[in-house]
Amino acid sequence: MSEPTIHFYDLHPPLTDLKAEVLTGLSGQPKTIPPKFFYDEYGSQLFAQITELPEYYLTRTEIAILQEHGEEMVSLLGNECLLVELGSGSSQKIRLLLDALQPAVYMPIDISKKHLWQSVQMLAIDYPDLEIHAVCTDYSGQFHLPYHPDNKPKAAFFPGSSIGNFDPPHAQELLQQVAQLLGSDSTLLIGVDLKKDPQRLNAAYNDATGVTAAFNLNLLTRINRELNANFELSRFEHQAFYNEKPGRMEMHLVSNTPHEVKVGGQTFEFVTGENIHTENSYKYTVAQFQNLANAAGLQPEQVWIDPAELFSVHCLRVR
Ligand code: AVJ
Repeated sequence: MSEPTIHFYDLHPPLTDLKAEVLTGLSGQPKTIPPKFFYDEYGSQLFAQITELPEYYLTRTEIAILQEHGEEMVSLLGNECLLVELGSGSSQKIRLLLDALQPAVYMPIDISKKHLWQSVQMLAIDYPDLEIHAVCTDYSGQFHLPYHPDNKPKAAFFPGSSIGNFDPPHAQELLQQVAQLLGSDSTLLIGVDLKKDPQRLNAAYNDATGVTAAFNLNLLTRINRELNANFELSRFEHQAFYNEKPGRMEMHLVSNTPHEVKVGGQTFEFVTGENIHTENSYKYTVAQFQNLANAAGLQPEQVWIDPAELFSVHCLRVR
């Protein structure tokens, strides 16, 4: 048996980025905290639990689409490619493509270092011949690919509707950046949650067992630990709702009393009912997303949706 090859590039944003972004967010009106900070070790575990919830249809529906149409996807992506994955998490979904795709190099990118490290170790056991270049970085800002194999087709996989965390102008910017990093003729396979009955959406982000609430509140636990803050979790409540006009799910943490919180040496006041806005999750029709892709320089080549029309997977080509 050959030794698996794992290269690990730690381009992780330093602690000061968490501090600066949280302090800026809490100084705004309304207060905000970026959703990328959900994914500390426990937050990544909670997210994995979310994906198994009966109400959270996104993950299982996307997996069903990948299983059903994987062969066609692989034929569009091309074998022996550099396969970049944005927000690889536990690298579960990529397994559905790896056997058929046989990429030359797999390059998972994730902000959560320990989770990324553990996931590629597990992957290497099951795919001993796969060359892995794992990159710990924040893809929501400017980033680069630390390794460029020559003369290989390039493809990116961006599953889970994580693109939904960006408002449409920023989503377009991110797609443009990916298109530029990959180069013309490269392909992007991207999962996008569809607009649907708001009841269905609201249930997916307000699960009966409270895992999503715990995921939302864990942001405060993380900030307490990493930034020496004194949030009391009992003073905040999880709130999630569909906002029809912008077409997005919103998550908030709502203060239930007037109180003060200290974060990184600064004091922040909360009145009763005041929100910290922690996440947007934009939903698209197929046409809306194709327009966005076009504007980012990506040509829609194919789209697959499940029979209940809950979720879409798009194949786009860089022009
Ligand atoms: C990982 C951003 C796609 O928006 O559905 C799950 C995160 N938030 N439940 C989503 C999330 C609340 C998830 N994404």
